[in-house]
Amino acid sequence: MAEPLVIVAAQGAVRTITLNRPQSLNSFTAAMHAQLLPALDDAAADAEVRAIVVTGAGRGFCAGQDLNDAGMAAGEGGAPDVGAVIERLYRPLATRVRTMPVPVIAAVNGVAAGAGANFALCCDFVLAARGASFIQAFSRIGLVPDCGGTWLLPRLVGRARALGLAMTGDKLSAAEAERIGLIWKCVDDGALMDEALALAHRMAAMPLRALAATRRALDASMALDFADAITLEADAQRELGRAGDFAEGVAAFLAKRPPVFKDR
Ligand code: T3D
Repeated sequence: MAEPLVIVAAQGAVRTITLNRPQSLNSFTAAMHAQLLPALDDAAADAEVRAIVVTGAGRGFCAGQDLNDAGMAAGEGGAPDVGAVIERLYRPLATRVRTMPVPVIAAVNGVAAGAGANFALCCDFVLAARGASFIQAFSRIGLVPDCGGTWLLPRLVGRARALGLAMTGDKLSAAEAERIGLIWKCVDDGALMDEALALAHRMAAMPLRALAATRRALDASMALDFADAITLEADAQRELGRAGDFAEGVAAFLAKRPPVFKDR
């Protein structure tokens, strides 16, 4: 039987999704997309799942689009239609990650290039092994950053660094990525999965509906003025204030006991 292109494993409330084409640095094929999106959908639909870790098998995290995946971009009359690939595969993937009801942690074990880098940056946390690197490889082959890269990069590191990374396509080390705020944390190579799983289990015990609302509010705030941001905060608090997790959080605080959050 053929090896799965995406390996899914459960550890309590944490689901780990591993990209599994190590011979091509886990670059994305249409077949891999066809397993990855359902794996994410399935985790989103499963009430037992409260945090997700995505990582790569072998020495790479993901080298972006597999440039050998024949016919993938073929449009009408045989001319390439890369835009159609974005609409068909990368928009659903990036949107799925950024709307998950639970925190998503990228454990970047090796090189993350092109859409592979931006798939990681779509996640709520990016932990990277010291030996890992990030490459906005698009300019090297005559494309723009995709999988959300044009939106994510300037927000994460500012216009100057975003343009520099995207125009040069230079390799950025994990340590430098942490230093400039592109990722959450760079950790020792051997500690990556332990740290990622520890963070995932910690997130799994948090009030998830509030975490998802926090992500939505922070992202929306970039396009709002101050007054509208406060309106959005009020709307979110109105909804969260009626939820079980808020009652539990306050009750646990007053009773001096650890909270048990259940909303999702
Ligand atoms: O349809 C569309 O194109 C739309 C979508 C676009 C989104 C994108 O992601 S565009 C960007 C695509 N990605 C790239 O351009 C990166 C290409 N890869 C590299 O530049 C290098 O492989 C790395 C810098 C990532 C790593 O270099 P290195 O020296 O550590 O490894 P390597 O020897 O280059 O790669 C190892 C193997 O993986 C090698 O195969 P081989 O020779 O052992 O049989 C290499 O060909 C393969 N590989 C790596 N990346 C890709 C790939 N094969 C196909 N597609 C790849 N993207």
